[in-house]
Amino acid sequence: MPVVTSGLSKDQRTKLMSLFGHVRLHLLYKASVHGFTAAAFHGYCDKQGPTIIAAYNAAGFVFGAYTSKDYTQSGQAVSDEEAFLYSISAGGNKPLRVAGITGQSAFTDVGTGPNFGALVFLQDDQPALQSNPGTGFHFQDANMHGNDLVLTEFEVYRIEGLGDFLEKPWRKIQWTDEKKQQLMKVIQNYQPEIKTVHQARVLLVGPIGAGKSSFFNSVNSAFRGNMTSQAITGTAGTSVTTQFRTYTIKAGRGGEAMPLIFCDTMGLEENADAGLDTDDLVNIFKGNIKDRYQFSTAAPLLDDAPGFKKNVTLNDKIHCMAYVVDTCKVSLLSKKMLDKFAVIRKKANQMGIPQIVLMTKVDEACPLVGGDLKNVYHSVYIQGKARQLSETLGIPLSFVVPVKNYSEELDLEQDVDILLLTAVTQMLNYADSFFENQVTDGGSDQMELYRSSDHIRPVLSERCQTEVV
Ligand SMILES: Nc1nc2c(ncn2[C@@H]2O[C@H](COP(=O)(O)OP(=O)(O)OP(=O)(O)O)[C@@H](O)[C@H]2O)c(=O)[nH]1
Ligand SMILES: [Mg+2]
Repeated sequence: MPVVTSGLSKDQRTKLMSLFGHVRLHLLYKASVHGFTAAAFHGYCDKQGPTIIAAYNAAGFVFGAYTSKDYTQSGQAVSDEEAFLYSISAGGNKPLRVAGITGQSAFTDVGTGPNFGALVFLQDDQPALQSNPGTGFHFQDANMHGNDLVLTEFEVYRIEGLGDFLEKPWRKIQWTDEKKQQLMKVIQNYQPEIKTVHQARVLLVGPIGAGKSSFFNSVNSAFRGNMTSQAITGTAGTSVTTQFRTYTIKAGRGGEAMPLIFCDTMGLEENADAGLDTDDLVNIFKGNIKDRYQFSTAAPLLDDAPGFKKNVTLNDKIHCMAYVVDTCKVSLLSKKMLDKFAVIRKKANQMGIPQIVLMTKVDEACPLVGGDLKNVYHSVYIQGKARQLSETLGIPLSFVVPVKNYSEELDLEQDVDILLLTAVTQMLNYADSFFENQVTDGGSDQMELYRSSDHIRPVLSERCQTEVV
């Protein structure tokens, strides 16, 4: 099946979205992939609710028509007061928006392609346009398409409403530099409750491409003060990460190691014989897998193999696990993947490992958040996805933390750092629960606990916790 990607540049997408309120675009049809024919258009776009056409020409215009009504090939003229034509040109700051002429129909619902009177697309199955300003809509040809009637691409997007903007955020976050510095200090000063353990080990687990490696890179960048890409990231049909990697974060270039280790794994796949093996995962939980172990989908690591670490201490064990899930794909998590999560969750519970959910790519999932990350806890859409994840994974909502990783930026951004660092402090809080359980369970004989006189250790109440409101 061909991969269908949007032809809109970031700027064109932003301008197109500015014509609406709080919405998301879902690409239904792309003529260069599905065919420049009316039949292909109707096959993909009929009965899809509100849609917008994006036609492209060599003169650099992206233009088209929005309708809130279905295409059904009824042969009828359709009235739609919300319908409009629009045009985005490279030079123009704001898109041109043309409302319909009062009393005239928006489009004729025929089987020969979208026919908005003033703009007729795909007639005779051609990548060409008929332009008849004055029929239903008034505009100047030069402003709409620069008089270039040959289409280089033709796409249709479904417009999906994203719900309302919450005036009161569902979690309180301070977006100030002071807060960022405070979070960094808390993480730097962290000391595990058990004296023999020097660093909290946080395991990142999740489907391929969810942003596990990017999360480590992003937190590392926040502490380094510039963009870093120690872990390889990207997109491919299978997991980009194929080795088990343990990464220590340093405070600045050549700085001291943080009391925190991130363990990066191969992505999970829904089939039993693909992606990270659950037996390997259990060995990771126990600390038996060495750094740089090359995962094999053929068989899990055996206890006599070279990558197997036999003598382990509490230092090597996983103290907190983060499920990393792409917010855009929450609804697409298959039953097989959820079953795999359930198996992992059961094993982690048996070993007393606290679990947190990182919801990544909030910027891609919700345009409101993409435009301004501070909207993350104002977005009804993000709140809905967090609730959905909490319910499907059986993890309380307070353990679900939205983040945005660095992906294409060249410079650090304070808001991105604050969200990332907040997630890290939550992980440390949960790692503490693990250590506390070791203490109350009796744990290892060699375990030495911190006494109040030993260290000035930040107590939980001093930590930065996000408040669910
Ligand atoms: N916009 C955006 N892109 C992201 C975010 N997180 C990751 N990405 C992008 O998503 C792609 C996959 O990210 P990775 O970090 O490689 O994902 P992974 O979970 O390590 O994937 P595997 O190692 O293949 O299992 C990369 O192109 C990243 O740049 C995010 O929060 N926002
Ligand atoms: Mg990876």
